Amino acid sequence: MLPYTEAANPITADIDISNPKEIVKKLEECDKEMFSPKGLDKEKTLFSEDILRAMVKVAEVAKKLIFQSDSGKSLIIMSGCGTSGRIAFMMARTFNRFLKLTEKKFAYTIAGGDQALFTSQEAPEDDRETGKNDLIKACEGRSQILYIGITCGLSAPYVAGQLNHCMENPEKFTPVLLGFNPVRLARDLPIYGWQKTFLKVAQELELLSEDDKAFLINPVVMGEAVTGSSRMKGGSMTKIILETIFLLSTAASDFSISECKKILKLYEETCKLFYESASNAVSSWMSWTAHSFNADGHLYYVGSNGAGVLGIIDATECPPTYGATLDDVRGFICGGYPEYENNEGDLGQLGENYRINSDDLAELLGRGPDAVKHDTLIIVAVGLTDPVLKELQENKKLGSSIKNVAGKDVAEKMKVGVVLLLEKDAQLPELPSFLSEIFVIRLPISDEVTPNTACSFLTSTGAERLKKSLFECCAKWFYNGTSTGAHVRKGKVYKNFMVDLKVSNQKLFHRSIGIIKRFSPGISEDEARNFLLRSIYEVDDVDMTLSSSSILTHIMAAAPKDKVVPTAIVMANRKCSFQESQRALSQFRIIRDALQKLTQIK
Ligand code: S6P
Repeated sequence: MLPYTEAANPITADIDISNPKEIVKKLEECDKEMFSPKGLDKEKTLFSEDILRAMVKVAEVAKKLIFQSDSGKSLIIMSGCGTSGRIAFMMARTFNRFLKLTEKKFAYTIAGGDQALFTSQEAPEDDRETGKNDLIKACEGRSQILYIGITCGLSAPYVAGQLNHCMENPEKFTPVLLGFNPVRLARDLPIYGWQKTFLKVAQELELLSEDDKAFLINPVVMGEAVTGSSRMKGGSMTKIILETIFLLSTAASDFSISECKKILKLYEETCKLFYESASNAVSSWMSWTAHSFNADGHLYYVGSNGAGVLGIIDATECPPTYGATLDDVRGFICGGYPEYENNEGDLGQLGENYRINSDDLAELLGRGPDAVKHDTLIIVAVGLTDPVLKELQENKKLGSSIKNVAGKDVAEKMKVGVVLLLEKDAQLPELPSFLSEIFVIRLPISDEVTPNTACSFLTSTGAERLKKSLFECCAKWFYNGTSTGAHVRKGKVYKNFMVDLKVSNQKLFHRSIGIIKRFSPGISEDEARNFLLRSIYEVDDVDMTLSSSSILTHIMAAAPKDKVVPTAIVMANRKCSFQESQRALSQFRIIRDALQKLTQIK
C-alpha cells in the first residue's frame, strides 16, 4: 500500500481540467480532510484519542521545560526538511516572540541550513549524519531537550538520524515524531551508509511511546491535492498541531484533552469560514496569476509578521513543486531579515533570491511600469495595524513604488491588490485608489468562535496569539491556493500529478518510478525504473553497471536535467527511443498537453 502522503487524492483527480472556482472547491474539500477524513475507521486521525493524548503529553513536557527553574538548560527544538523544516523555523520564531524570554526556548534545524528557507535544497534531506550533527550543534549547552522531528511522509533520513540520536541519549532528549502516515507505512528503504530504515526508527520510537519516553503524533490527513505536495495539508497540519501544543504549554494554566480539542476545533471552524468567505478571492487571484505566468510575468507577495513569513515560504516551494524558476514567485516581508529572525541572519549577499525585504520589492518595482506590466502583486494584511498597510497609507518606499507602477492610466499594467484579513467588526481601512482589487476576509463570522470565548482557559495574550495563528492559517491557505491553482492553470499538472518533477532525492526518485508506472499502462515497477534510468542517462539500454549503481549516483545524474520523468513516460508509452521521445516532447510548451497527446492514458 502506498503511504497516505504519496497517494493520489480522488477529490482532485481532474483538477487539471477544472476552472478556478472548481479548483478552489477541490482544495477546500482536501483541506477539510485534515479535520474529518472520510472512511478511515482503522487509522488514527486528528481527533483520535491517541493523537490528542500524545499532544497533551508533549505540551506537558514543553511546559515543564519552559517554566522550570533551571530553564537555561532546556530547549525545545523542531526540525525537518523542505516545508517541514520551514514550519519548524516559523514555530520557533513565533513562540520565542510570544514568550519574550531573554534566553530563547525554541530552536529549529532544517536540512540544508538557512538557505533552505529561501531556495529548495532537496539532497540534504537524505543525509542522516548531517541531521544528527546539526542537532548536536543546536543543542550545545543544553541538557534537557524536547525534540520534535517533522516528516510528513515518515521518510526523511535527516530526521531519522536525529530521532535515532535522541533515542540513544534518553537522559537528555524526549523525542517526538510528527508526520501523517501510520508507522507501518513509514519508509522501509535503505538509508545511505546505515543499517536502519525510517520504518525501523519509527518502530523503535513507537515502542518507547508505550511508556511515554517518546511520542508519536501521526494523524492521517489523506492525499494532498497535488499528489505528494506536502507543503499544503502537511504544512498546515504541522502548523496547527505545533501551535496547539505550544499554546497549551505557554498560555493555559491547566489543560487536558478537552482543551486541546477546543483549540483544534477553532482551527477547523476557521478553515470552514475561510473557504466560505475567501473562495472568490482565491479563484480571482489564481486566474490573474495564471494570466501573468502565461505572459512570462511573475507573482509577488508582500506582508508582515507571520503572513510575510508564509508568503516567502509559499514562494520558495514553487520551484521544487512546479519546476518554477526562482523568479516566478517571490515573497517579501516588511522589515526584512531582522523581522525574519532566522539562525544565520541576513543571507542577502547570496543573491537576488535571498533578498526578502519589502524595500527590495520596492527596488524591483523601480524598474518601471513597463518592466512589471505582466506581473501580479498581492499584499496580504492581517488586522488594521499591519505594518504593510502603513507602507501603503503613508506612501512609504513600498507604497510609492507601487503607486508608480500601478497608478498609471494605461491599458496594461501590473495587477496589484490587497487581501485584508480582518475581525468581524473591524472597520475598513482607507486605502489608496491605485490598488485595483481589495478583498476582505472576515473572521470569525459568529461570536461563539472567538478564541476568547471558546478558549477561556487561555490567558488573554494566549487568546490573542491564537487569533493571529488562525489568521495566519488563512494566509497560508490563500497563498497555497493561489500558487497551486495558477500552476495548474498553466498546465504544470497532469491529472493531479506534478509529472515534471526534479529527481533530486530518494523520495523523489521513488515517486518518479511510481508516476512512470501509473502513466504507462501495463508496465511493471522494474520496467518503470528501467525507463527512468534510460531517461536519466539518455540511453536506450540500461547495462548492468548502470542498473546496479546506487540511487545516490542516479540522483546526482538526474538532478540537473529537465523533463526526465515526462521523457520516460513518452518512451514507455510509445515504445520509442530516448531521442524520439525528446523530439516529440519538444513540440509542446505545456507538459500536460504533451502527455495527453503522446500517451494513451485516459
Ligand atoms: C513540499 C515538498 C518538500 C517536503 C520535503 C520534506 O511540498 O513536498 O519540500 O516538504 O521533502 O518532506 P517530509 O515528508 O519529510 O515532510
